Amino acid sequence: MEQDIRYPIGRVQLVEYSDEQRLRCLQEIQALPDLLDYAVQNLDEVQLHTPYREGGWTPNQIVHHLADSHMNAFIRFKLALTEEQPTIKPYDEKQWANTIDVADMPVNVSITLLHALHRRWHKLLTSLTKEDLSRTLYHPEQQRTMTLWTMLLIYAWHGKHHATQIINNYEKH
Ligand code: NI
Repeated sequence: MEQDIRYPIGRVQLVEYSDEQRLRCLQEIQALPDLLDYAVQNLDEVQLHTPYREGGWTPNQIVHHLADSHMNAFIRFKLALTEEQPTIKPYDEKQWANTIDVADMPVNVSITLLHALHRRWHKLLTSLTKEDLSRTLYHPEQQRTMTLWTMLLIYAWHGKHHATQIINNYEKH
């Protein structure tokens, strides 16, 4: 099968709950900031602002997108753990990737943010039981309820997905 450059690790697999998969997701959430450190290591300014594919985001936008996305995700977890099936707030990720705090900001600022954020998120996640992960939130754009288990699978995949877009497409100097 020909590989789609947009999906270097494939699409997210929404598998049933297992302790083993849960541990794998937690490891991936914990490892993401270090993986991003590695991904941008030795990229020069030109590479940081060159899209990884035609029409795609630049490494700079990808890194800031991960901070935007995972800040929202962390808040969604907190809401779902403290309220009964909260309705979450969607946002326009494409527009968020084009605001000034992205265009004119070093990637290291968001990687530092992700180091701190993922430390808190991972701490929270390690405390969750299978029952906690069956709690739900409502996504008004997709018009469906989602469990925190599904959210965990999505975001463990999401970080690796974007980091790999950077890792696979730039020659390091
Ligand atoms: Ni994304």
